[in-house]
Amino acid sequence: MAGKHHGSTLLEAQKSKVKPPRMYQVILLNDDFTPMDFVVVVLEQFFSKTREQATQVMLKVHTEGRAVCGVYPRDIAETKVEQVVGFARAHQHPLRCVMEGT
Ligand code: TYC
Repeated sequence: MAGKHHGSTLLEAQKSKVKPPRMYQVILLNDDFTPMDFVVVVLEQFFSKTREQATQVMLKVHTEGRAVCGVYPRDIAETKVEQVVGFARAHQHPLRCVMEGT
């Protein structure tokens, strides 16, 4: 802890105990039923991807079984999963979306 003099005031600089938040991957899983176009829309709407980026990620899920859509602090990752699953169910698609700690 380094002390600094500002005029007549002695300020003790506190060593910061603030840690960066733990981060979580949001992952999309493949299935045989959800239309490719729908997955592209999900990636554009909830993960701010361009049509080209969304298509690449969708194809990676389709061929490899899963892909990372984004990495976020816990609350945001949880919200993304809820939004994606809610949107998919509203359209009667079985799309799965999960989060994993990094
Ligand atoms: N496999 C699906 C199909 O052939 C497409 C798909 C891609 C589904 C990604 C889910 O997360 C997914 N229609």
